Amino acid sequence: MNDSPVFIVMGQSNEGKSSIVSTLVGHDQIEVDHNAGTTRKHRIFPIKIDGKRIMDFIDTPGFEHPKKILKWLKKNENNYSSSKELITAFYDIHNNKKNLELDCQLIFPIKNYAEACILYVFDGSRPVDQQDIWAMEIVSMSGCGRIALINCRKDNYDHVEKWKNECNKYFNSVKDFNAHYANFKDRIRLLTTMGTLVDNLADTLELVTENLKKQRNRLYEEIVELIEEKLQKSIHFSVKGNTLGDKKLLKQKLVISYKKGIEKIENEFRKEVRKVYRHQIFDVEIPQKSIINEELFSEETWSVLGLTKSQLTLAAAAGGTGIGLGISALLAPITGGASLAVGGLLGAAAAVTAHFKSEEMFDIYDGKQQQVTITNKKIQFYYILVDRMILYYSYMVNRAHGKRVDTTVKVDNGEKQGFTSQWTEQEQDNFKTWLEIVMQGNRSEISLQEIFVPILKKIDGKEQ
Ligand SMILES: Nc1nc2c(ncn2[C@@H]2O[C@H](COP(=O)(O)OP(=O)(O)OP(=O)(O)O)[C@@H](O)[C@H]2O)c(=O)[nH]1
Ligand SMILES: [Mg+2]
Repeated sequence: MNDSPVFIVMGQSNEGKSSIVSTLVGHDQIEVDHNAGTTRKHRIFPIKIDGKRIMDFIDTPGFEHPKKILKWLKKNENNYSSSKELITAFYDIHNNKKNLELDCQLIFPIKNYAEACILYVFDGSRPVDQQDIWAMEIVSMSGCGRIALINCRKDNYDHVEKWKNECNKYFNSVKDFNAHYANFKDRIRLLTTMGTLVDNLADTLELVTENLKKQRNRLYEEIVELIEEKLQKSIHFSVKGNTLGDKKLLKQKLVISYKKGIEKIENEFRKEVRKVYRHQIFDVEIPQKSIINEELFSEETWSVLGLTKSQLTLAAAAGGTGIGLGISALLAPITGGASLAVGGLLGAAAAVTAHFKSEEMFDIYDGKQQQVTITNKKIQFYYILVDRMILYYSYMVNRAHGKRVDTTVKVDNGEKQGFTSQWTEQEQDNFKTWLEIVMQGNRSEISLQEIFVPILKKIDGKEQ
């Protein structure tokens, strides 16, 4: 038998047990479903580092008949010398009984792994009921070390205090741990608490922590690789048309397909970010008022994201590669009262949009013989694109705080609200130089990793 520490994840049906296993183990294939009773059998998910199995999590079905189990355990507890023997007897007697199948599946790991610890998951957004008390009592009779994890599935924290009071009676410790929002530090904290239940786990936990750190750093790099790939793709994206008919109509059609093409690239980015963060199994909530719900080529977006006019002017004057991006090409969009929240923005934007022309968001070239090409050499566009990418990433890594972003937006007159306008002059200039080199079809020595990784890290740690 494998001798790595075992943690059995238990609880009532549909409380988030499988989601928590998935968060802790990072395993995509774990069945998570909004229907109760999804997990029908216990299943082992090992954590391996360099091929060595160092810790096992066991996902189990939810309790079906806690009252029956508890009644039997209480009635028979004096007939057995240890809690393990009692649990084993319950399993052996009831294993083949039809209506206790799921209960036996969840009892099995307690019987089978002598030193196992239990992580017991509750949905803290609902009130405690009698079924929970019975289940907690059973778990406390198991003889295993045990931690209660309060996983609020909804935004309701009214019952949490009551949950904590009840849990304190039956568990070694009680932790808030949200399956969907737990970030790196939450996981480390939970691992540390788990370490207090098992002797000699310190070295293993250090290994897991180190590995998690490596994994996290690799994730940042992957996100920057994605940003770079999608930027390159957008820079080289163009649509062309040739007609002897109505040139104005052709331009309109090309504008539509240019916008669609860029939107497609943006959507690919989002899909791949979700994949990197394995959030494809959950719904991703973007705050309703977030600016990224606005279209990329909209006045609101261009008012709030990207660089300010003076930053653009500075970027135009600074260094560069001599490609000749003048001020007009750099284009500072209108500034005015702006915020990340569209709600607070509309009035302000309306006052300043009179000067706004959609053609200023990309380049339309008239060629010979009715030929038209649309492409984009306006660097402001790429600062905006990047702002939207980082913003999307921030919702992925920090979704618990989506609501906070939604409600704490300030309206700062004339100020940009994205990330790029907060960069140092050097960072803005480096990024512009990178853009110019790539626009010329060359490879840039400038490392986007150096510019972006610190930003992604900062966002990831923001909620701490
Ligand atoms: N919003 C939100 N939903 C959650 C959270 N945890 C789980 N869910 C959702 O709740 C549902 C049930 O989650 P599961 O992880 O399958 O629950 P389970 O306890 O394993 O369920 P069974 O296997 O059926 O006993 C799924 O739709 C999850 O996406 C959470 O922290 N927040
Ligand atoms: Mg499950």
